[in-house]
This record gives sequence, structure tokens and C-alpha cells, in this order.
Amino acid sequence: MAKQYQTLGEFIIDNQADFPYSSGELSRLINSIRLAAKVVNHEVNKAGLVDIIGAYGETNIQGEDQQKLDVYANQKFIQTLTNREIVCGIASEENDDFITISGCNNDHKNKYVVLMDPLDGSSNIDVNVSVGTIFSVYRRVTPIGTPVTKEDFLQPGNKQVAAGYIIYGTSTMLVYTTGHGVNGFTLNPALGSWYLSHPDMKFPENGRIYSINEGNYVHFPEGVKKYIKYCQEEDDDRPYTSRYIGSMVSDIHRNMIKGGIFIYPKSSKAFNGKLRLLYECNPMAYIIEQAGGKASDGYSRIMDIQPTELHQRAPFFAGSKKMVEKAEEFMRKFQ
Ligand code: P6P
Repeated sequence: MAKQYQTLGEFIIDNQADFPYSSGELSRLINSIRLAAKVVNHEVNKAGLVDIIGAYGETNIQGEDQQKLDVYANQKFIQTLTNREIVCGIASEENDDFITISGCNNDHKNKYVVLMDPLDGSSNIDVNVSVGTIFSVYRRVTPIGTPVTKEDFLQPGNKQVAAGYIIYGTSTMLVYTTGHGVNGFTLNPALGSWYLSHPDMKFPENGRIYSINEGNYVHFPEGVKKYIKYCQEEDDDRPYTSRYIGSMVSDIHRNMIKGGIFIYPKSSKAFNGKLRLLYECNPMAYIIEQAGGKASDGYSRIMDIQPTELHQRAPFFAGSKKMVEKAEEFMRKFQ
């Protein structure tokens, strides 16, 4: 049972019994993420003061300019996860291919793989708007003791054993699930401790906020256009409010607290949408479903998609259950 304001360390110990088959490795994995998050938070919060802002001069596999903080965050999470003898492989938005971690005895004995977007919303970094880290954890499916293969990473989201995000905002929060509900911890930077500020988070079943980049309206499928007009017309509880930060973690975090829907659909500019299935859509979907919300590609459950590529994209409709169901109704009706 979550006790408000207990520390993350106490919470992990109190809930270790939830993982009868884990010899504490999953807890140690969450602990390593909380350490890296503190280090990255320190850098993100002072980014304006030191020369770490601005493009790193290279582009990642997405063809996006790599911001220095992206690279820094990526290095910190990889370093922390590697040093803790828990993880046998890591896939990251910032790395073209996955990373094999053989362990200190080079015996590949670790059993978890982590997929992550080390600093999502990077286009907001230079303008001091919230950004986030997203992570997703699976048990490996290939034999322990052998190097990981792509198969260990190309698992459907419904096989995740943990997922979470860190939001570097007006306060820094770690929100995660291990399949037993969603809990949010707020960092006290003065003490370097995380406190359980949002126990047992629940996604409101309905809401009045819709989050979508309406600048792409002309490129959207007909069903999305019709749903946007539905949100805007005068009727019972409408028009809704439009809120779009351009940083998915922030948009979804706000919607989880207030109620709402976030949509990044496919369009004539992005045939599979923009968001990456493995380390953006699936971890956020796991958290959203564990909190009672819904996450789909506009037609079916996002976590049931069988991935074929590490960096593949997917259309994403996520948030308050009744709002996602209404949007799916428009997608089916106006194919
Ligand atoms: P657009 C940030 O780069 C990101 O991946 C998500 O965090 C965000 O929701 C989306 O892209 C914003 O994309 O095309 O609306 O600027």
C-alpha cells in the first residue's frame, strides 16, 4: 500500500514482494534510473547557464539535430544502467542499433533489456519548456548467458515488466509502473530524495482537453479532422480546451492529472505518425492503461502491435478512456 510522502527507496522495499520471481533486480533497475534521473535533472536545470545548449553538430537516426543535452542524458542513463549489473541490453532513440551489455564476467547473465528516449521533447530544450525521459523494461526472450539479439527488443508492449517517465518541469517527477498501478515521485533537489507525491495515479475516464498539433490539420486523416471539429463545436460539455506543449511527456502528464486526450496521428507528411512505438508509445501506453486510460493507434490497442523495427513509428491516440473511444469512433466512421 502506498503511503504518501514515503521516499522512493522505502516504496521500493515495501513493494519488493510484488515481484516474487525477481531477485531484487527490477528494484535495482528502478534505483539506477532514479540515480541517472537526478544527474540529468541537475544538468537540465542549469542548461541555460553553461555551454550545453544547442545542437551537438550531429543528427540521430531520426534525422533530427542532436541537442547536447540529448547526448548527455543518453550517456548518463546508459552508463548507470551498465554499471549496475542488471541489464543485458539497451536500445535508445539516440543510438542507431541496440547496445549489448555482457556484464562484469562477460557472461551475459543479466535478464532485463531497457528501451528509452533519454530526452524527449528536445526541440523545447533551448526555450526552457519541460522535457522528459521515457523508459520501458522487458525480460529478455533469448537464452540467458548469450548476447542479446534484436528479438529481445522487438517485443509487443503487452510484455513490458516496467515503464516510466521523468518529467523535468516546474518540479522534477518520476512516474512509473511495474504492473501494479502508477505512482508519482517528486524530487526534492535540496536533499536529492524522491518523495511519493502522487500515490496510485488514475487517468480520469473523461476530460475536456485535447492535445494535437493542429498546424498539421490539412495533412490529417478525415477521422481526425472530424474529431477535432467535434471537440470544437458548441454542445453539452464542449467546446473542449486545446493544450499542446510539443513535449509528449508533459502533455500526457497534464492530461493524466486533469483528464484529456493526446493524439499524434499518421498524416500525409508522416505515414506512421512521428512517435516511436518501442520507447515512446509503448511505455506511455503501459502507464496510461495501468492508470485506467486507453492507448491505441486510432483503431486497436497500441501494446498489441508486434514490432518489426527498433525505431518504427506508430500513430498514437492516448488518454481518458471515453475520449479515446470517441476518437476511435470517428476514425472507424471516416476511414
Ligand atoms: P510536433 C518531441 O520531439 C516529440 O517527439 C514529442 O515529445 C512531441 O509530442 C512531438 O514530438 C511534437 O511533434 O510535430 O508536433 O512538433
